[in-house]
Amino acid sequence: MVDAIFPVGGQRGESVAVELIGKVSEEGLQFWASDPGITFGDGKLTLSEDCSLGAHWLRFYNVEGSALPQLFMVGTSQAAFEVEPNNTIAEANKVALMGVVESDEYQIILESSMLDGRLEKSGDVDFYAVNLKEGVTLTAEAYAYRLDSPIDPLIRLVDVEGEVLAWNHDRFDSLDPRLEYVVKSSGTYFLMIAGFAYPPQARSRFHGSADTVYRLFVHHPDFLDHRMDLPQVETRPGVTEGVISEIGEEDDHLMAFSKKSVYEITVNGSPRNSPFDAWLEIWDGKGKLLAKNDDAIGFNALLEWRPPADGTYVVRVRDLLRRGGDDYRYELTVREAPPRYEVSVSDHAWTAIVGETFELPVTVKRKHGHARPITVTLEGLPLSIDAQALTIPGNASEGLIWLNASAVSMKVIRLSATDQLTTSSVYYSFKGATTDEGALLRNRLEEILLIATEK
Ligand SMILES: [Ca+2]
Ligand SMILES: [Ca+2]
Ligand SMILES: [Ca+2]
Repeated sequence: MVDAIFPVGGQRGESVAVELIGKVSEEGLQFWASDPGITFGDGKLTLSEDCSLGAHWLRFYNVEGSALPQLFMVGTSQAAFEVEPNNTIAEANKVALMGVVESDEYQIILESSMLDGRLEKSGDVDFYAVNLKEGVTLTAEAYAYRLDSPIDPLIRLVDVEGEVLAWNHDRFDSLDPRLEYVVKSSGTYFLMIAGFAYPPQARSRFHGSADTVYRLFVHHPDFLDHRMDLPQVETRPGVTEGVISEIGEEDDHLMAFSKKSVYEITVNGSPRNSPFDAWLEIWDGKGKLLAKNDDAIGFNALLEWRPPADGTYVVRVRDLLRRGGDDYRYELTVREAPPRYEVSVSDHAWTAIVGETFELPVTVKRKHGHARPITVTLEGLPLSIDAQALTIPGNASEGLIWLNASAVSMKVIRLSATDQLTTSSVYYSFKGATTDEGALLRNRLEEILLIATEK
């Protein structure tokens, strides 16, 4: 079983050598990725030029089954790797700058770095040295819990004397930390990342293991964080196209909303593989932030929102990292949330026995008054598996799909559901989707592994 991979991300258009972590048997090892632009061979993942950006699922499996799929981040640049030893300030890895974007007009220099590292053994801590200018705001954010790494991580910022200047254990919405610090004087500073075992263990020592992987983002934008004074545009519900053409730009769409309705507001990069990483906010007329979202689905943002009162609100759209350019195009869609249904399965992999009837249970969640019958079908089944479509009555919330396998097989398949008005994928929901610890980078898997074995 592949329990983790390292590194946890790569650059679009490039190949990256990956280490498969866990008890991995090369024999009969199969690979599947949620984006067709990701392929695996000779120990390398190859990411095509048109691979979409964001977090994707990878699955390594064989006839024995599969561990949970792994999250893998595809970006427009390559991360640097940590180099051990880096357990003290004196040994700290130097953070090299990458992705510097300058704009004379707006005096913005986006300095950012990305580091792939691992807390490889119990007690491991990793130090990174970063040169900072007085007055800039340093942001350091780790992705580990959200990548399903078995830690609850923390970040500390220390000066050359080892004095702790700032620390963060958890973001507001996740066990992953996000630290911000306004630099008081120019110089070299040190970021330390470490973590406690998650799920928690009685020992309070810093956790480490081969599969404790992380990606650390360090930003220290040297820019005037002013809002560009752009006119606000009156918009109606429906689809509005826009472009964030300048670095730092925010688009404000003024819209009238009724408190009687629940609205569905989405921002999608356009086209699909656009670099635009959507950030969506809703503000009231008094300058109060009411709701926000990023990355609900890949780089796209989605909010389901009920206004507190009738009136005009500001729907603000920008790029997450405040980037901009001619290709930062988006589609903003606002509509009343329609009656909706979701169909899910309770596991990411299922094993049937050849010659025996197998029951695959599905569960329906209905929202906004949905009461139509739903038909569930299986797509991509091997010829040796026979399955019947299932129709779930409008008043029911579960059903069983009956399968019969006549030969050994293993295949990643999809289940599709329709109420004759809309069609959607049946999904498996990962841990964190509904807990206080926060969600993973992606919480849904729409492809399940179906294995048929001899008894
Ligand atoms: Ca390390
Ligand atoms: Ca270390
Ligand atoms: Ca934490």
